[in-house]
Amino acid sequence: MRMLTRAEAAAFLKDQDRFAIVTHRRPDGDTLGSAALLCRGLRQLGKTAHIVQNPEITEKYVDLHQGLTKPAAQAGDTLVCVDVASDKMLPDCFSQLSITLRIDHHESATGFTELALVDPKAAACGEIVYNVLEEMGAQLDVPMANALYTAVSTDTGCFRYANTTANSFRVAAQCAAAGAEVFAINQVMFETNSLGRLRLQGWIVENALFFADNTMVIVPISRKLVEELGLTEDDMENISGYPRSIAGVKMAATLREESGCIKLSLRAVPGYDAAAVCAKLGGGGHKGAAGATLYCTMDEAVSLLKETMLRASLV
Ligand SMILES: [Mn+2]
Repeated sequence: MRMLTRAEAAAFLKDQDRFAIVTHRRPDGDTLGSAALLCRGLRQLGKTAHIVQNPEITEKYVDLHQGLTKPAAQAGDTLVCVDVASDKMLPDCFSQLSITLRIDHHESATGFTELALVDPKAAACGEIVYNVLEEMGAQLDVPMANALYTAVSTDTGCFRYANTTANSFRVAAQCAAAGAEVFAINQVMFETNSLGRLRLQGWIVENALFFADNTMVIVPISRKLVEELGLTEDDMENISGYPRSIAGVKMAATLREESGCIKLSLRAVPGYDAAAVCAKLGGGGHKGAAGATLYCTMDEAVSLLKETMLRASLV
């Protein structure tokens, strides 16, 4: 794998055509917003570009990709992935794709592409995509500004998380200046709770496993619970941020039972290292937010995780 500078990535994109853009599994606002921004920016510059349809996209993001997708990558496409730290983060149906360029902001990443443009200081991958498009001479229009604002606002928890930088605010100001529908996007992303999500939050308050003097918490979400509460993917998106919001909690983990595995999502406040814990469990991510996949029962996952959090969490 070869690391590129922003200028080199811009030159590469200028040289190529017929882009197919790839997003990560359980797609969030950053991967989906970055893809929409890149796709629209490349089209504005006269390129042919599509986003490869992600089967896991959820309702509230569907509009963002309207008119931009195609069902699958085709022979001869130039594949670019956004916000994807490792090939394990790809949906199963994308795992055979040979991706040329990765644009990303994850620090503990694997080199699964030929080329990579990575900036771990960027709060959102969208910021990096925007910088490259600027370098190429693209101008933010309203749909691009909406996509970029979605990427940056969601990955910073509406500019509240520790990853938020001056550049995040600068980019957001540029989005607003370009006509981004900031209020409408904030309403959907941060001011709206489904009943399912509220039911899950109630369950977490009653049933989460607190330890280490209530500074750490594990939320085990079994398939049975998902069924009982009638939860959708949207209901559960970023739910690990919720137990993290409880006063005194330094690290919060959610464990989600899937077919044959348990998905761990871990959040930490500054001074604690979620990536270090997840690395011990075969995963990775950022200090403030990281993940891993565990192949065991829920009970085993809970005790393994508890031990690892107690041992490996301090920076
Ligand atoms: Mn991201």
